[in-house]
Amino acid sequence: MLRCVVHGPAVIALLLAGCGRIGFDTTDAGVDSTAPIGHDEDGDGIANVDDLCPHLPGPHDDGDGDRVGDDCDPEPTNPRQTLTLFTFMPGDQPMTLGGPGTWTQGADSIHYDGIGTGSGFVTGQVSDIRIALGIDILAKLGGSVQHQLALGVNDSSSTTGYFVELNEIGGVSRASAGSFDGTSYRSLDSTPLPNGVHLGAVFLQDTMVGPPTPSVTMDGGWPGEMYTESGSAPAYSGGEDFSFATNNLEIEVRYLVLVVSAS
Ligand SMILES: [Ca+2]
Ligand SMILES: [Ca+2]
Ligand SMILES: [Ca+2]
Repeated sequence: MLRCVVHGPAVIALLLAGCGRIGFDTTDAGVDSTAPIGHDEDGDGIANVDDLCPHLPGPHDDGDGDRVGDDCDPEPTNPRQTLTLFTFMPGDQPMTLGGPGTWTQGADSIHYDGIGTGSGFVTGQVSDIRIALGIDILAKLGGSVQHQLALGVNDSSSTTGYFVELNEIGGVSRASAGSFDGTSYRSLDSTPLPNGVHLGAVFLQDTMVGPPTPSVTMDGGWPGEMYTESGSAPAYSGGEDFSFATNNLEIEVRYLVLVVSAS
């Protein structure tokens, strides 16, 4: 089943159910067990296995003691988070990849050639979750076509889905948190991108919170150019998978991080 998000004249394939299988819950190991000892994704001198935010450089305070550093803990004063997955994209990275273009596995990243809509999916029941991706944009393809990175949780039982994005289409570009009800896209919060969707290292994070106060929050952008967009997500109560989509961008995906909040 393919669910699409419509942006004006363009369609992005954002969410797909039934692709691949990986289970994750709060009992899973916090760090990819395939990671070579000593691998240091963020280059801060703290190995991934010991780093409380392995994708964000620096020593990290952990005020609530849940082993998720304050800098990547969606609730830094509430000890209910687990760093459920960190992967720097080795050969057994957990995403099921799709698209008309070609994905190529690197030593510690995966490369997409930029043709049309590329996608990556991870299946597993989620509710309160923070998903972060590190992506390098290497090239923009296709002139004035849509250029986009999007990330969202899929709930097949709901007619409304939520996602975050960096998007450029029709001369308009923005960072946003939005929803899609099967017919139309709605921006819940957005900020224009003064330089459009451009080359460079991108951080893209989706923080979903379920009842009683459901919300969607986007954090992301480029070094020195970060955006936070947040809105109410009344139809959100969790989902069975999440995915990201890239449109007409040649990219390298460098890492994926999941922080799960216990109910
Ligand atoms: Ca580190
Ligand atoms: Ca913490
Ligand atoms: Ca916490």
